[in-house]
Amino acid sequence: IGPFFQDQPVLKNPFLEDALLKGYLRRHLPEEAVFSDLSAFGERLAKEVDTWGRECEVNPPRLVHFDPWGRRVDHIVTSEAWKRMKDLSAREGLVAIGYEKLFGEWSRVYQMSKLYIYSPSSGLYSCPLAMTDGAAKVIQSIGLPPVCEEAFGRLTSRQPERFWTSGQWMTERQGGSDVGSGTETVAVPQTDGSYKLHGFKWFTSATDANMSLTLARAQDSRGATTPGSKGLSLFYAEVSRDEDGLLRGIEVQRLKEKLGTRQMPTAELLLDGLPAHRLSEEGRGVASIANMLTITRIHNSVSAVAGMRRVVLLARDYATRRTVFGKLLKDHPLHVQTLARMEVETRGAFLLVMELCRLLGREESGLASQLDAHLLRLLTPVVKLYTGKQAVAVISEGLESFGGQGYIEDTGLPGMLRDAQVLSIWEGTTNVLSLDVLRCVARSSGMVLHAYFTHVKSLLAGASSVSSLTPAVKAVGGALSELEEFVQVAASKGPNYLELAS
Ligand code: MFK
Ligand code: FAD
Repeated sequence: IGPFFQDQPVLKNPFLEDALLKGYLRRHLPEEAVFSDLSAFGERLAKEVDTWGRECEVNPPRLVHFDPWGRRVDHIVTSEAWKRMKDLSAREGLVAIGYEKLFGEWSRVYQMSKLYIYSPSSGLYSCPLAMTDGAAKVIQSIGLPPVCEEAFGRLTSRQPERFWTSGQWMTERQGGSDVGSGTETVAVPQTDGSYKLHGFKWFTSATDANMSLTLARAQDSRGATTPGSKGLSLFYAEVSRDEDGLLRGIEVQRLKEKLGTRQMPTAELLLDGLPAHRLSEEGRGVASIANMLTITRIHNSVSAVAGMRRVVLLARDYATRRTVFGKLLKDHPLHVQTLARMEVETRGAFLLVMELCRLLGREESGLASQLDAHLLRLLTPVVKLYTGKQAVAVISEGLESFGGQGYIEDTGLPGMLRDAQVLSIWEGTTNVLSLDVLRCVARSSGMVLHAYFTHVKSLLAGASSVSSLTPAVKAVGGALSELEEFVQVAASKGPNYLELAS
């Protein structure tokens, strides 16, 4: 037995190590406070929090149905590390930053940059944070109704003891994509204007949340409901326990056994008289939860690129430690080419995602032009579906760059691939989001596509002064003109053709 043991890859400060992120912020948000916050947070992630993330994976949540005396309790027991993530998230303002708006239109870029370095170390705490942010956005966008004003304060709080997380319960057995036909949950009106929900939610992630936004069909005075999407309304429900410690109106049926995201509980819930309040007008549930979908889809994209960046960082570090055929991996041109390809994919995806965050920040600061608003609507599903797929490909390639060790469970590397696989499924599958793009093009009579063409042309005009970019500018410009011409011909034939063309 020889004395050789391979050095393991080391996670260094993910902010300081990320030249593109630093460069992007230096150009757009050159604030000392932001740089020092991200540097300090990055240091803590590398030195401390990353091991908590691993702990969440090693000690996954479990469901305790009964207490020792046989009483039903439905406790979801989570690891200490998962609980520490909640406190950390509050203290670091991972949701709050987006609402404090200390940096005006750039506040979302700041918030998402912080989440971007946090996500791969978060033990999937990024998931409840996404839904919490989405719920806060919905509540804010419908004007902080009194019934959830307190909740809004908690969702956006920096105080750990006040901070709440939210769930997003949409999917039922018959429909996750098609919630309009698939939702069976009914909302029975109560005399005080509130409702009680009865139904079965088939996927509910981070089920240890304090509240949730959910969809249900409100019954009329005769107990009838309206079928389809037009019968759905948006409801707010708190998750609480009664004096006997029982969940009010909820039974946790079981926790899902999942390919990845094992750090986080995903439960099937029987809603059996869950007290709730209607937030939307009757029948406007899908349109009202759309704000949540926009936010969670952006978080999804941030997490996708964050996973790619993390695997590239680790692979790069490993290339300076692993010797094969007489020299370090970093000195093998073919290996460097592999790393360079991953780096290029990651950089492109990062810039796309940050563009989305920039647009969101402009919209929320009242600065968005019509063109910005169209672009945000178009790019949200496109970036989510594209980065979801890309993350699987890049992270899979990343695992291979560690050789056999990339396949070994307790290196923590395989979990990255497992967790990436969900990114193209939840929050809208690739096909469903593709159809969302077609619908938004058709509904805007092609205006979102026009916004896209205008935007890319202005980017090309900016790039044309850089001589090294001339071939790329020409190639993209040519493809764009062809596409534009095609869409114009299609549009002249009517809205259905436009939908097909897009
Ligand atoms: C690490 C980060 C992790 C992130 C958190 C993950 C944890 C949560 C995991 C989950 O998966 S939560 C569940 C997510 N579920 C989905 O994403 C559902 C996917 N299905 C769709 O998106 C369907 O397209 C949809 C349910 C919206 C189809 O329903 P409908 O009723 O057929 O929609 P329709 O008729 O197209 O639109 C109804 C209204 O909503 C319209 O408004 P108007 O009535 O005012 O015209 C639409 O404009 C609006 N709408 C729909 N999608 C929209 C939208 N508005 C803005 N953006 C959108 N994307
Ligand atoms: P289906 O809609 O049955 O889709 C099956 C296939 O059909 C897919 O490939 C899809 O792309 C395709 N398809 C569907 N419609 C069309 C169409 N019109 N044209 C072409 N192809 C189509 N949901 C929640 O509400 N809350 C949660 O917290 C939550 N957490 C989750 C956690 C995990 C780990 C997972 C895996 C899922 C979670 N989900 C959650 C559910 C998730 O959002 C749904 O699974 C997803 O939206 C897909 O819905 P579905 O499972 O009903 O698939």
